[in-house]
Amino acid sequence: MGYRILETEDVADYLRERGHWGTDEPEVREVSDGNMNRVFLATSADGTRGLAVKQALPWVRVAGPSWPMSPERADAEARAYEQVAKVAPDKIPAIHGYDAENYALVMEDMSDLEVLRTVLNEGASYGPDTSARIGEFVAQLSFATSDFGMSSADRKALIATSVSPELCKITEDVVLSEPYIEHEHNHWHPELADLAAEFRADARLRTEVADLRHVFMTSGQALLHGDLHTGSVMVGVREGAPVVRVFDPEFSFVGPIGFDLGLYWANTLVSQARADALGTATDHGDQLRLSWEAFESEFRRLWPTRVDTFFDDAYLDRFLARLWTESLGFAGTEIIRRIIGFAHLTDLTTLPDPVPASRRALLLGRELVIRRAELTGPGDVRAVIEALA
Ligand code: SR1
Ligand code: MG
Repeated sequence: MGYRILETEDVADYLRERGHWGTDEPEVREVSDGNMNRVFLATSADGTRGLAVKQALPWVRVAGPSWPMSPERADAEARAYEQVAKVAPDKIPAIHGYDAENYALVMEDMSDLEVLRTVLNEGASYGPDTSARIGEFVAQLSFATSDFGMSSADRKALIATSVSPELCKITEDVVLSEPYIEHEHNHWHPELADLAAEFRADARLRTEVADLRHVFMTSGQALLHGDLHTGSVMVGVREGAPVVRVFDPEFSFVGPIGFDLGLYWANTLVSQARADALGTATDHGDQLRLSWEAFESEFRRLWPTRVDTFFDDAYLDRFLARLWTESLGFAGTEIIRRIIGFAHLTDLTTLPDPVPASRRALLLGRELVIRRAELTGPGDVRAVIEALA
């Protein structure tokens, strides 16, 4: 039948055709939220059953047909979920099926959970589990899909099947170059124009970003989520226990592990900037440390299971130190692009006065990029934040 773009009124029949729904009529609503795709929720009349349908469009959803984009990104997302399901099934939604012809995933309805960014913007704290689960998630996925967790031959096959040029190019552009040049995608609050110009003129900053960009383009350490910001995490409580689910891995590819950690860190640091501006900060400033510690401890826990013991314990220390430094640099680029690049963050844009917090965040981003090699632990990052306050 070929690829057809689903509308709300098509979803019930679509689910029935695919064997996911019975004869009763679900209530269907579109709940698209991210920049790229459409998401529908189908709920039974009595509210006891629900499914989500996520479909990739042949363009970037928020831009429309003027920014074409292959829907094959949904293949990357389905492949990533398959890999995570092997090592961290408790940290992703249940996937009920992938329809490669229509680039559509049918998955668990998570409407009882909330997007982490949303709850943070509403004034909630992270709580004790969220960042620890994210750190574990990155460790479990990255260890399993690295040369420590897979044979060399299996890794080469994974790299080949995970190539995702269009989505990588988005990141190479919107995160790792456009904010530092004149580009039509870039925009900023008028009172940040001086800093945007200063960043474009900063040769040292540009060279450091070029270095990180090249790491992003060439380092195939492990399968990444690829877009691990706080809008890619759902949180809530089920049966009295905290639940954390990572979703939307459509930017997944085999790349530098620090990109996943760095994106998460950047978004926690921006959430801290918002909470500081509103005087509501609680545990926000601790999330980088908590996620790093959970990542490191899970990675070290898995280390004795590595398939290639030529990589010795001393190499692990070196590997983790380099990873920490790269993560900080990527965190810096993510903060910067979210303020003077294409896709901004509601954490800052919905502040009564976004300017002071955005200025501090931009300066923090630049410090993380430029000084990443001399910041040796979470305490050093905290000191930079305090110095900018
Ligand atoms: C055109 S896409 C812009 C951003 O949205 C996605 O969520 C990624 O973060 C990407 O960089
Ligand atoms: Mg997304």
